[in-house]
Amino acid sequence: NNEEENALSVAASVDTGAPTIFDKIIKKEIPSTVVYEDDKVLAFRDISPQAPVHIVLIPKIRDGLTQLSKADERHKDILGHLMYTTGVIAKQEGIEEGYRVVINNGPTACQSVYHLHLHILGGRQLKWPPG
Ligand code: D5M
Repeated sequence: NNEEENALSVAASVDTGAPTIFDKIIKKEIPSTVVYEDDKVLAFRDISPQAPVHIVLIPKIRDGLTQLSKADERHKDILGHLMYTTGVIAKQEGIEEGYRVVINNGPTACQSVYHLHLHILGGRQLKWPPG
């Protein structure tokens, strides 16, 4: 039933601090379609796009930022850099007129990869509220 399925999906996506698939993407050990890169961040197309444009933006060094709620004082610069870079990417992708930036934090928000990441979604009329 639904309750069991929810419990299972929650159990399968907790923050263990283990390395994630994003480490392999950063090291180019597995392929991804990179759309933006600088010394601090990497952005690539989501493997399971929820909109015509769906990009995942991550810090290259996780530094304890498995999820947004783990942020502390030392992460302020990278958080600002990530937020700023969403605008650069939106412009580059031609969606600056309307797009959404999402951070799923923790199991209740369906976070599945425990390396902080921002979703940039656009290219269609988005609905509100999200599911
Ligand atoms: O989002 C994690 C996102 O990461 C999800 O939308 C799929 C995406 N993902 C997972 N693996 C890959 C690879 N290998 N390439 C590209 N995108 C990937 P969350 O907020 O944790 O649910």
